[in-house]
Amino acid sequence: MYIKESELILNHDGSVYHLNLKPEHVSETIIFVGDPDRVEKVTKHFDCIEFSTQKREFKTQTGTYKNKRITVISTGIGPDNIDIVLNELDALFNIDLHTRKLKKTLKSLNIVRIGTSGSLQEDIPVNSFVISEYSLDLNGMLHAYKLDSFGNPEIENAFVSQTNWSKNKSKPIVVSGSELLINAFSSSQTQKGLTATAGGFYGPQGRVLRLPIQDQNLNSKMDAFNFKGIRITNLEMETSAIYGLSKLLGHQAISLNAIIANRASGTFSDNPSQVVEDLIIYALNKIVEQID
Ligand code: R1P
Repeated sequence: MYIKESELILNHDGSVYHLNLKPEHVSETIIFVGDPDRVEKVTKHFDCIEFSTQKREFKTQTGTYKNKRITVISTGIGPDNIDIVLNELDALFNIDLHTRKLKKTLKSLNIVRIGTSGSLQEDIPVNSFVISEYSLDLNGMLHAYKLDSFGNPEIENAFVSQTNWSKNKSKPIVVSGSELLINAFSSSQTQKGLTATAGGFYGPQGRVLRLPIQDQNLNSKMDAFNFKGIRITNLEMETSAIYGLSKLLGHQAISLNAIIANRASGTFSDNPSQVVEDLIIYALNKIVEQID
């Protein structure tokens, strides 16, 4: 199938439209961070950097860490950006950009998100690391795609009934991360959890400033949610989009969360940059040890 110019937009130099990248610029092992300024907080540890570019919030650097070639890319905030980043990265590997046809042999990428997040549970303190075993999509971006036999209906139905989830909101979807990567990255320094992914920072995460929200009890219902021992550990804005699209496209993805706030106790880390720095080092070493 030929993919038209309007559907896969390329820049004059042949790079993909938003990311400004060509296939040779990107490793098959990719770290996602949210903040463009965090890219260099990762690559300052590299042996060398071979390539850098930035367009809008999408800043990319590729280099080696302990001889392992890694690409670091900032996704900005939210699931809408993840739709752009994952589709364009996948196109770089799995679509021939000259013939505009799908390649016969598809590549599976390793994607590691290093993010910050707020914990919803009192016993998951600030400054800890949570690996998202599951993600709970509350934002709806994934519903644009064909989702045959996708998700975990048992957990989704329990969430809808326990929270009395409004029919006017998109149907929640539970997607797991790569079991392979989750096992490889887990240690005594991490705990596993279910990460909820909202499509906004204020109302969609139950924060009230001036606007009343549709369900003012949403946060306490999320804290209390329990399905056979599975609780919602933390809330952020990208993981379910990364897990969902990675699963659909055949990539391996893991989301690592530095817990910088605890919404249950109302506390915030006294040194959030240090927690993120510690998670970056943890992730880089796991990538070198665990990903071929
Ligand atoms: C909100 O402040 C942003 O911070 C969190 C949320 O998911 C959202 O992107 O993650 P990052 O620090 O990775 O951007």
